[in-house]
Amino acid sequence: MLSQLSMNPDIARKLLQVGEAFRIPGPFFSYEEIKVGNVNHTYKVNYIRDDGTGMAKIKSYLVQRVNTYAFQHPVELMQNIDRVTEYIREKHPDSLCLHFHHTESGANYLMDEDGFWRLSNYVPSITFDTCDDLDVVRSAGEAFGDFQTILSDFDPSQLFYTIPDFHDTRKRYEKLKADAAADPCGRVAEVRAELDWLLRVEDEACALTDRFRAGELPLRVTHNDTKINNVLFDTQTHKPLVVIDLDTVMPGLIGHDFGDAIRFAANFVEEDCPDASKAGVNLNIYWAFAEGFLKYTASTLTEAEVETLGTSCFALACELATRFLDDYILGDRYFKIKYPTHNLVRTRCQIALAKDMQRKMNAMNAIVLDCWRRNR
Ligand code: GN1
Ligand code: MG
Repeated sequence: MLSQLSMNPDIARKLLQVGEAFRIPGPFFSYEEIKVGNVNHTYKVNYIRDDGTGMAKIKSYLVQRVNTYAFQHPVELMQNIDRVTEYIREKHPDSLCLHFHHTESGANYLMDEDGFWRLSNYVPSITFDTCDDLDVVRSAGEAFGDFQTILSDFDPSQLFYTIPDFHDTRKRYEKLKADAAADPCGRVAEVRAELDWLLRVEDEACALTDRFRAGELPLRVTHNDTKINNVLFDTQTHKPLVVIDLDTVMPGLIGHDFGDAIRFAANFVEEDCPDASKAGVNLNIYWAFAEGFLKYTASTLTEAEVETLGTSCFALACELATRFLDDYILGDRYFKIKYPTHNLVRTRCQIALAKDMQRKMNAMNAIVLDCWRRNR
């Protein structure tokens, strides 16, 4: 009941209307906002159902309002998701998969005056924002490695680029430099130290992008947003159930998936820890994730790709720092923020993490090489 009392009536009304459009039966009961995720808005919506014996039970769904500032072609995005989930279901009919509901006209989305909506099955599960349990981290590595392997023969030309140049670190830097020069909110003076550091390491941060541009790395179909909280785990066994958040499944590099996962999961602290001095790579977590990830991917990776895995973590930490800083300079238009300096705090934390990665790069490279040799 408490959750009902704390519901915002406008949001409840909207979610009820969205549920009707997707033909969800039964009375709407309540909703909770799910605050994981920095871009889309997510709600768990609960309906009352008859359980067949005359007793009421709750049936839940996930409703998301897609951020169309970030995803400017949401219809194509939903088409990508349809294709990818269908492909996974065909290959692994027994595995749990995301399922998006359709409206009467057959669309898997609803576009109206309040935004772009979608509704999927709700999977009872837990997620981890940070995790010290090496078994869980290894399992997350396996889940993302398995996801990548399943899609290894998916035709990339079937996929629309939902965000063009998403992991093109050079282009992220170009944008940061242009926006810093324009300084529309007068914030650049305050972030001079962060900007200077990022610019000093630009070439090192762009090494992955440069090697791809030089034709040294194969393009694969990758997830591109491999935060550990994009794996749903069984609440009891802590075994992975399904990889979620398929908005950025696009052609990409293996280093994008490995590097993004590490910069998030292997950080000693959360991505937005206000005390950046605590940020750094936990090598035990790094090792566990690498072990799980390479168990599935090692046999398909080229030597050049393996060489990039360690540095891809540095690349992704710097890339995220440039994105957070750029958004701060532009007045916080892209990422959801909880307080005015949130993007700056995130920037500082990624920079501190990247600096620690520089110190540990030899060990990081040795670990992936060892995992690769044992698993290929
Ligand atoms: C965004 O919304 P979420 O948490 O899934 C972002 C990722 C960033 C991440 C940083 C489409 O992901 O690229 O790594 O925030 N997604 C998009 O926390 O920009
Ligand atoms: Mg995402």
